[in-house]
Amino acid sequence: MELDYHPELRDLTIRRPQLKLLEDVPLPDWVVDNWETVKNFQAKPDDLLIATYPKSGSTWMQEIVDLISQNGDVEMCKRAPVYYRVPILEFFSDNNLPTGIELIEKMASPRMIKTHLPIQLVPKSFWEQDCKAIIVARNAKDSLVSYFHFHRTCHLVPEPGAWREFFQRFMNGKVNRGSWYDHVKGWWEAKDKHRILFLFYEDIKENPRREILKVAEFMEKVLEEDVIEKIVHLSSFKVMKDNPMANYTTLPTGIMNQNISRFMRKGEVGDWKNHFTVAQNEDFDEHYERQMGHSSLKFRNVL
Ligand code: PPS
Repeated sequence: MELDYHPELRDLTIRRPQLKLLEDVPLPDWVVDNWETVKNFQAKPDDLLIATYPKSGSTWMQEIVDLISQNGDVEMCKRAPVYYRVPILEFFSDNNLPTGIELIEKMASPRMIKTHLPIQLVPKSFWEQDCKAIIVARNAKDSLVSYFHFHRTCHLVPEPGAWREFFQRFMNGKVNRGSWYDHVKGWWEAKDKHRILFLFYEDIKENPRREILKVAEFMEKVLEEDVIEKIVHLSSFKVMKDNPMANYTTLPTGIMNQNISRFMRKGEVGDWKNHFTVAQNEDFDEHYERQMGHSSLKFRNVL
């Protein structure tokens, strides 16, 4: 089912952004041009931030967090598309979609906010207010594959170019939101300084119930057994992919053309094996070791 959530944008194909550097991090020009507004955003102490590198399971976590806060009430969680229920802090575009901050400012507390910003660009007010943050990190190879397909479909990011070009740009950190390596290491290092719950996509896949319980505890919510079961079910890939309020089909094709690739594409661990050549995998592993070898942040082996 496709809901007509943005009738005014139905026939529009929006301009893709250029990337501009902000403190050496490539971001869409719309974001950089509105940076003062993002930087000066005033967080409230009970705001909950969900932070991920793109394509690492943020939508999944948005749905989980909303389901927890609504005590598993499926109808309440269908009140609006996920990008309205948990807006993206730094979202700006050059059409009349509401900005992330406009949406957040209309929300009742406690507010749930998503960001793909690296830690150093997160507005200071979040830490001044001692806000909690949930991080989801996904292994680099699957993030890269998912990001490539997303660029093919979504006009809110630049054209991907050919796979081999995108592959190089990702390794060099020349993609929207910058280096995957710096992003995950930055949040990892911050986890002991702030109230941060650091989770892995692969762990949620392995045992969603266990990870959902960690999130509920972090949110200080006690859930009945049947509610936990409901949340596990409603946040599964199978259910979310057919839920128009979670799968982005509410966006017109001029913004996200899901005929090219679905937003809920595969939702698997290890899909990179269907994309990387043997030579690419060797290059990637060697580069990965140089970037991550010294870090205590270890991803599950997806070789
Ligand atoms: S975005 O656009 O950056 O906000 O994307 P993000 O939501 O962070 O990541 C999208 C990928 O997460 C997958 N996904 C899921 N996987 C498993 N279970 C559930 N419920 C789920 N929901 C979303 C989604 O399919 C994208 O991964 P790929 O590998 O492309 O399928």
